[in-house]
Amino acid sequence: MDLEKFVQYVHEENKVEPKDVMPDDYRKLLVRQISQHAHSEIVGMLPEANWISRAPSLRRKMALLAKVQDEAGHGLYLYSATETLGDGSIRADRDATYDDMLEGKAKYSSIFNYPTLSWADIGAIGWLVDGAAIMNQVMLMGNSYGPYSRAMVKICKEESFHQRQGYEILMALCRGTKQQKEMAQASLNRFWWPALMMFGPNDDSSPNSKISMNYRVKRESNDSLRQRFIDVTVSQAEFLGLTIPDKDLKWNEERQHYDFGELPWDEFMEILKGNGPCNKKRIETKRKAQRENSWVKEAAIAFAEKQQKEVI
Ligand code: FAQ
Repeated sequence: MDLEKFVQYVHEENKVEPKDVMPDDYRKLLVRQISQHAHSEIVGMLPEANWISRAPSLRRKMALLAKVQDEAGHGLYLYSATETLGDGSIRADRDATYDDMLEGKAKYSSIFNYPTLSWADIGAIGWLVDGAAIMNQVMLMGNSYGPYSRAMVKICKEESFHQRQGYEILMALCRGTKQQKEMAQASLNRFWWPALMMFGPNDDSSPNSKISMNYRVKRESNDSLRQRFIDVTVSQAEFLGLTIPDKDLKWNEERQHYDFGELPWDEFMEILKGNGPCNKKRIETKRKAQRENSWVKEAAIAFAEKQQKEVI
């Protein structure tokens, strides 16, 4: 494999497809990132699913149910994209990557280790968490691996709907009673910093960025996306009449960007080590689901095998 030629190929904005020859570290990087992205979608269903039965109206319940189902769909596209990368050198099948997550060997987004304590949190997740996810995923639409890049196009369309449904929940609360507005502010206070940490560590502490950028998987740095997210989100908070919980947040005329305070990186590192507020609960919920529902998968496989025999 001529590495220089491969790098030139992706730098000229060509897509790499599953059967193409590719460097081992490119394959490995993609399996890591795409499978972790898939795990985030699947684990990310839990904090919101927690509120489906308690949504304040039938209309809200329908929208939330549809959103959570969309996240399952995103996980499935992403596991499928990951599977296209399996070869003799690396396992990428769904069972293997999912087991890695259940065993704590593979990560999922830090944000899903925070609890959803009130209905306003469902609004904050849509607005901030899906908002941050879109900011990152629009960049990923241009990544060099064909199946991942194409999956991102569809996922981004759906995430836009998710972001709007979240913002609309908060608009309703902010135009409601004093208590409802306080509930919205409390959610923003709890989710602001965790949402900013979704973009990953600062650029100078991001070990994967250099190779990822060179292979055109990542197209923009963690810090640059985080800055853009802050820049667009401040006016949205102002429109809601909410205050962003950062005393250092200030428009910098010279930089034409907002300055902001230091993120709670110790908290981020603890979450990555499995010690966040809900890490253990999330993993245990997924392990329990696997233990109790594996018969469904076994029955589906047995049925498919039986049908195949009948065709032959
Ligand atoms: N949480 O060297 P970098 C969503 C890890 S989807 C946990 O900078 P990289 C939809 C990182 O994996 C949200 N771990 O890494 C939704 C690496 O560890 P490793 C998920 C994190 O890959 C909404 C180490 O730190 N989106 O929300 C985090 O170049 C609502 C060093 O970091 C994606 O996965 C974190 N926040 O950049 C669903 C997008 N940040 O793997 C339900 C695809 C970093 O070496 C409800 N992924 N780490 O052991 C990416 O774009 C990248 O992987 C980054 C990290 C930007 C997340």
